[in-house]
Amino acid sequence: MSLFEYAERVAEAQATKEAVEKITNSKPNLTVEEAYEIQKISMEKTMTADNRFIGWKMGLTSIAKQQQVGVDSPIYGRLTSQMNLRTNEIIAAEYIHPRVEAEVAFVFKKELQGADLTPLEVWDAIENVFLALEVIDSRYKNFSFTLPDVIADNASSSKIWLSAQAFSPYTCDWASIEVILKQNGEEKLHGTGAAVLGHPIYSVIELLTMLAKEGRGILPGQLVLTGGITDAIPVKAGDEIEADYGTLGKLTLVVK
Ligand code: 0L1
Ligand code: MG
Repeated sequence: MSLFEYAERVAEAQATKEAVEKITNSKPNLTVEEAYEIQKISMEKTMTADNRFIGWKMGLTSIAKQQQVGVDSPIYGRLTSQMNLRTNEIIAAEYIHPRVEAEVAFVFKKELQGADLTPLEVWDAIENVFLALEVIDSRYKNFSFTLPDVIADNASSSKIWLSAQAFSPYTCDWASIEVILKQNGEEKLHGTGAAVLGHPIYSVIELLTMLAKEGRGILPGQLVLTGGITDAIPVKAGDEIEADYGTLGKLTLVVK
């Protein structure tokens, strides 16, 4: 099968929510570069005037998350406007095996491109910060994949629920924020912003370093989801997920 055909298979699984065999079952030598090409082709197929490209997500940015799925490096995915939830509700039946994790997201006001930028250079380009819940949903059977597989599947991206409140980048030390993730009122997980590559700003620097290899960067107005502060919790119909960010506020997601 060609990369284009694998991209069609992934795009169809994303649209139909029918789990598929991971690509490396039939192409064990799939490289990371080929996997990003599959991601690009499959995501560009879904982009229309009603489903615009809105930015990037970083995934597998914490040791906990890397261990949870058995890989050892961060990855990136593409975000589109239809991933951005309008209400804090999702319908479990519209997903294969959804999971939810707590993050922070940055919105950019300036274009940025290049490898190994400094926090000074990146903060200068950030307009504001949002609290975020990310819904991930691997399109592979049993949520099981290798690193190239998950890259091809757009880093399991599915939905994003952002806080109503936008924060100044200088509100607090984003590495020190604490998040408690609750499921139906019961505390399940907790973490700090430092879980995201030491500080979420380093996640953006890592993203830009990866994008620079392809001559890409971040444009004004684009969103970057920086990666899980906690592991991801599997969710089902009837669940209420709450992420408590302490004095910054809370986000809830209702699963119908
Ligand atoms: O956002 C993430 O960290 C998810 C990356 C892909 C791995 C997974 O599906 O858990
Ligand atoms: Mg994530």
